[in-house]
Amino acid sequence: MAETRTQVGIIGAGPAGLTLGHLLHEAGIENVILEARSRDYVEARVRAGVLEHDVAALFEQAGVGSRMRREGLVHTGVELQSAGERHRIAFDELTGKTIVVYGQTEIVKDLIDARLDTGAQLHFEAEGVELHDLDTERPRLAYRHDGASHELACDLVAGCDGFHGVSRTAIPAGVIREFTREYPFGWLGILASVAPSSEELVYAHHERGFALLSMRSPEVSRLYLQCAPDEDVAEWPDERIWEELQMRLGAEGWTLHEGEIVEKGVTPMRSFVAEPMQWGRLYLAGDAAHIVPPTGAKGLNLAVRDVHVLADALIAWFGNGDRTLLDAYSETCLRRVWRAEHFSWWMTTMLHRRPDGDEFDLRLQLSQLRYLRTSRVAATSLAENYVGIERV
Ligand code: FAS
Ligand code: PHB
Repeated sequence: MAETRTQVGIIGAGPAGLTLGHLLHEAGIENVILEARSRDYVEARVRAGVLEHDVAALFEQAGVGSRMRREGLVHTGVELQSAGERHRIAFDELTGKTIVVYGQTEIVKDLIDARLDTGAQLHFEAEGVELHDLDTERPRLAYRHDGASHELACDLVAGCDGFHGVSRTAIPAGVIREFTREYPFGWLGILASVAPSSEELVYAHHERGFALLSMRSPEVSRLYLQCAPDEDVAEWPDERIWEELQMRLGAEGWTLHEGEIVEKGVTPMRSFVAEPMQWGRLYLAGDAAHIVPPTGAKGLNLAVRDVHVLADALIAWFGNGDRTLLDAYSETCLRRVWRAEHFSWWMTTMLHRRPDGDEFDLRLQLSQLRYLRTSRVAATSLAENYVGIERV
């Protein structure tokens, strides 16, 4: 058994773990990242696409934002569509802020490149990670790597291993409380090699179900349509997908351009929060602690916000022994988490047609969409949540 030690053991090399590792390394705090999957697998996972204003700024300040600034698309608003009519929510006019459309795959590649450039430890294909002695001052991580057993002694463990990871389950049943909402629908998402047919994102309410037009670059479109949560993607040949998107996104005088679909998949939807986000020397961040339906484009952004709070807390603790921020970590993060949970739930229930929904539900949705068109205050509320609310 090879025994090593570090200050912070990080489980998971998704946006949360990689960003935390980078922020800590920049602050001179030693850390090791243990990732279960291969580098290729992690870099190929197609997920989020929208960075909040301050999250994009954080990546830039942290020195990992140069490609994002070159290749990312700065957007000043989004379109909401219902009954074939579009209405623009002007972020810059309403909040003075913008978003950056830049795929999660790209930010993960940038973070991995930055990590490897530092020479700091990032172990891919680290198997069977176990968490030990979290309620002591010497927590340990046991794992297998390259056929050998390893033990990593640390001062503290960051559980950044996503919804299906192991770290959340290390919090005792009598301590952890879980809050969840399942939705009776999911998203079928595609990547297509065709220029986006709209400059900005289009969120479309439609009687057949929700659809979203997004993008990854001037040459690659990212589109989603509401489907059953257990939809079999094999039932959706390209022609059927484009036909459905044409119906749901269709608008007067506008054409949806089709192209080769290079990736398709179904994502189920849930809202989930685990409280507290810390126990002993374990601190949860990102999807390990919370999940939001992607309608509000919050998942990736919440993960980065969590680790920004955690990094500041660790810099204070390792720097001068001040535990104030560390002891308040969970409470601090959960204020933003629940704000994002509500916004994501609100956007999802406003825009998706429930299979068991009725005419009353439909009229509530259309009334909310009309209010967003007619009230600057209502539009500003959506805008400030979407670009990333400052005070929570
Ligand atoms: P992640 O899940 O990204 O990363 C966790 C990492 O931990 C993974 O690399 C995993 O391999 C590793 N890991 C797991 N168990 C481990 C173990 N036992 N040992 C070691 N490593 C382990 N958000 C949006 O904002 N917009 C979207 O459109 C969107 N689409 C999504 C589509 C899908 C299919 C999914 C699953 C999520 C989507 N999300 C979206 C949310 C997503 O972007 C997450 O919020 C984001 O990846 C969170 O980052 P992390 O917390 O780092 O978790
Ligand atoms: C995406 O581009 O993948 C995307 C954008 C906005 C969302 C969800 C996903 O709300």
